[in-house]
Amino acid sequence: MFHIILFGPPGSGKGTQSEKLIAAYGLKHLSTGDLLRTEINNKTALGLEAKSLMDKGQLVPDDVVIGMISAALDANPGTKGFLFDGFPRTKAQAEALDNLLKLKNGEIGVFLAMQVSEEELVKRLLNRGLTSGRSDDTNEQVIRSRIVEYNSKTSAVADYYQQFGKVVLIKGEGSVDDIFNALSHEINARMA
Ligand code: B4P
Repeated sequence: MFHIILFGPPGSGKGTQSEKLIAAYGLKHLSTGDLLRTEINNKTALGLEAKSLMDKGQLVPDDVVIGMISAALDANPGTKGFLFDGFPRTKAQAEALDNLLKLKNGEIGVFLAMQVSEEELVKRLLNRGLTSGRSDDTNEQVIRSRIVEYNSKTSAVADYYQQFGKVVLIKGEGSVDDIFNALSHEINARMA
């Protein structure tokens, strides 16, 4: 099994590249953002709690997302590997993920960190907000709060994986296909 973390600030292209990567490598896509939006659409108690935080650009509590990921891992035995998109977003989530994978005799194969400038992120998310119907994409202040959350809580996750020599930086600006090719190059080098 080969597990990948696709990492980067909001709007860096994680969701976009995940779609292409799962098609190319037959991995199971686990996006905590998508899982949370499903809870919101189903109007569950968890969804209601998550919505109030996501609408302010804040992270959802660690125990909530770790519980969702744990359930998703259990629900998908025998997969070729997982592509984690938007998770882990804190050091506590990273440690929990490593422990969950260890229980299944697995580990992260590579941590791909996409680099995009803040102005490009804001531009992309405001643009997506015109059609996505996502309330966290329509307000520039909320988008900037998401980037602040990323800088203060999430970027440290890369330092955590750096100690295991798993981090690869990828330029996240340019064409979607060129970025996909750069990601694939790094995956192929490690999967072989
Ligand atoms: P996510 O759903 O993970 O959302 P995201 O970071 O905004 O998006 P994504 O990043 O996948 O979008 P993409 O770059 O592909 O999280 C939403 C919220 O959920 C968080 O703020 C948080 O509140 C909560 N949450 C989720 N996971 C959590 C966790 N683990 N812990 C706590 N809270 C959590 O695309 C952006 C736009 O860029 C698109 O319009 C796309 O078309 C465009 N784009 C992509 N690549 C491009 C390129 N190369 N050039 C130009 N445009 C491009």
